[in-house]
Amino acid sequence: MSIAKLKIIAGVAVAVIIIGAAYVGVRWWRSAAPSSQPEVYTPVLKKTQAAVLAGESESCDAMDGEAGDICRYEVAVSQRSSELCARVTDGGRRQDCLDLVAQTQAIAAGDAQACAPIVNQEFHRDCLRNIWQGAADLSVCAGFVADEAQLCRDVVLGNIARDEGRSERCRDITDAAERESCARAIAQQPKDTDGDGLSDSAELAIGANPFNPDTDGDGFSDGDEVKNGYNPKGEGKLLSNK
Ligand SMILES: [Ca+2]
Ligand SMILES: [Ca+2]
Ligand SMILES: [Ca+2]
Repeated sequence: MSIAKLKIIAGVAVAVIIIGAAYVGVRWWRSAAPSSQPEVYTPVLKKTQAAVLAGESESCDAMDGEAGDICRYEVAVSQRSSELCARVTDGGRRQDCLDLVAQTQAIAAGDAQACAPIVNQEFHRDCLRNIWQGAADLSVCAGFVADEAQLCRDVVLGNIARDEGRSERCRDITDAAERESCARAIAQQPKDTDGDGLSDSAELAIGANPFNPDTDGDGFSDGDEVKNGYNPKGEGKLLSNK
């Protein structure tokens, strides 16, 4: 084969590759171009918002497939209704819906055992954490085992550490992330040098001693006196009522 013929064949091959690449490129551009997205999106959002406001998901059924299903999900979650969750077609979305409703109900009732049916692990932990967030006694952890028991213990120990403003108490927390968040929260707390439950700045503002937990020496701490409406500096209703 002559060099001239080889050059022609190579030229044709290059031309085919360029034309082919251009064809693929145009097809990709056409499919990827954001044709009329905003016009489609806005009415879907408006219909969903209207259904959520009305609190009924029948109007969602007129919407196309997934948009309709998301609409039903939004209505059910906003109504906290497991009956409406049952109308959500997609299995994963329906379970999320049921989980969120169960979470809301458990938190409203303050019942940690009611978090048990929640399948999604993150929702489950959020549910428990939310209910235990004010607990300062490990007795609330009775009846829980394994991961739940550990989470309970970590949350309660964190609460105690924060209440006392003592970051060294965070060390007993098992989970590293919980331990760090405990220490961080305490580092951000206002300083309470004498540990009487009143910050240094609050004590200075009312004229109490930030280096003495019981400024007037009556056996009641400055923090307890202020919390109960008494004067930590001596004169006040606690002494006169005794
Ligand atoms: Ca203090
Ligand atoms: Ca004090
Ligand atoms: Ca006192």
